[in-house]
Amino acid sequence: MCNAVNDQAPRGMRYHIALAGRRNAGKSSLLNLLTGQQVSIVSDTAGTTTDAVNKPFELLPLGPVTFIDTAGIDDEGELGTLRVAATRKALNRADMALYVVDEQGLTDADRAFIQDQRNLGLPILVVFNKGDLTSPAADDLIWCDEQGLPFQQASSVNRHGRRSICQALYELAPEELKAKPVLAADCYGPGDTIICVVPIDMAAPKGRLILPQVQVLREALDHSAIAMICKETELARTLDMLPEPPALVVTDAQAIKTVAMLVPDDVPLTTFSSLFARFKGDLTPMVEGALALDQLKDGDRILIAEACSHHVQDEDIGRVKLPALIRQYSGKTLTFDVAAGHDFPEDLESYALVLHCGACMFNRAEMVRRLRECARRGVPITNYGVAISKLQGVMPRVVAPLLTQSASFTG
Ligand SMILES: Nc1nc2c(ncn2[C@@H]2O[C@H](COP(=O)(O)OP(=O)(O)OP(=O)(O)O)[C@@H](O)[C@H]2O)c(=O)[nH]1
Ligand code: SF4
Ligand SMILES: [Mg+2]
Repeated sequence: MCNAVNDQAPRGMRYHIALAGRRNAGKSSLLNLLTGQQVSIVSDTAGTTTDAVNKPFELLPLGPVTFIDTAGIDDEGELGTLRVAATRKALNRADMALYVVDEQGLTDADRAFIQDQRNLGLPILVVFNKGDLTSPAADDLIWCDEQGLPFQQASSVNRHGRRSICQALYELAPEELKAKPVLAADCYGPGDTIICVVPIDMAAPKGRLILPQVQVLREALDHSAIAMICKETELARTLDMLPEPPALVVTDAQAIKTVAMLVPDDVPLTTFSSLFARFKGDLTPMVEGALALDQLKDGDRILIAEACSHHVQDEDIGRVKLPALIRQYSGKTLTFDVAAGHDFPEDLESYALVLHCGACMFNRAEMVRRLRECARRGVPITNYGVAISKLQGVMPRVVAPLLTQSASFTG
């Protein structure tokens, strides 16, 4: 994982629900209706919401969500165009969207926008707002039916529609996100022992563990397994202490070479990064993406994608250590660019490989979208940990315990 792995509450557990639509459709009013709070400013001036507004909220029956109120998709002028681009980016971060329509009904632009977003895999609930002024046109309802698009009616003025929208959102939530993802729990059973190897080097935060390590330990407790934790220097002793081999050894990817030599070949071994690649998205494309490290040519560009703008340390894994390792491994002249935060560069196709961080600040939908976007644009993507395993020659061993588990989800 990234040295700076962020330690805030796991954001990945929240659904991100965007409110989109034309200016003045009533997006902000609907957000206020759904939350029962004055979160967003409402006015009859078109273009009131300029920057995306995030509002965390407990929305039953879904649970914790973050609403993202956005600028209208029909905003105009130089600034307006930038706002529309920002809205599209906000939608990239969403698990689903409420597309809000006013008394004008669904215009051609609305329909094109909705279709576009659905092609990108975004589940959409159409909300015919301003129900106190008009009922939805039969034409619009037929179109929604034809498209298989769920819809609801609402009026922010009459405070009508909240309950049915909440229920419809619950039904709309993608199954893969409703399912409870497992980190490593499908690799061991109750009463089994697992060992977590955590090197304490200069980059380790003082006095604490990082979130991915804590989550793996906590999950072991939840599944009544016995979790042992040690540095790589104590691993041999820890293994010797056990009357029978552990069900799994999980190590920080940076210690994988040493750890792989100490752990017997018949003991499943993986890295925190591989567990999180699967937990946050999908491991298979990350493994396939790592194979691109064998195809690099002189002049190739590699994109280091960091999901947040963290404090960069001297020995930063993404910016310093990995580029050095890759140059050494490939023997090629390569350029490394860094993209931090939610944005992928426009010229993604010009990269031979995307090297993604552990994405601890991303939710699962964001990572799944990034994987989908890279696949669509034909750019291989892998993450730091999987790349390190590949560079150290242990990738097949490290991913084997996770790829052989057909059910990576429970519940
Ligand atoms: N009659 C009626 N008016 C509404 C309703 N919802 C919103 N409005 C009015 O529509 C206007 C625009 O509402 P907003 O919530 O600011 O719309 P928006 O989509 O957020 O607009 P922008 O931020 O400008 O893109 C305001 O004057 C609201 O009072 C509704 O259900 N019924
Ligand atoms: S989101 Fe990525 S860059 Fe930010 S702390 Fe987590 S692993 Fe590091
Ligand atoms: Mg608004």
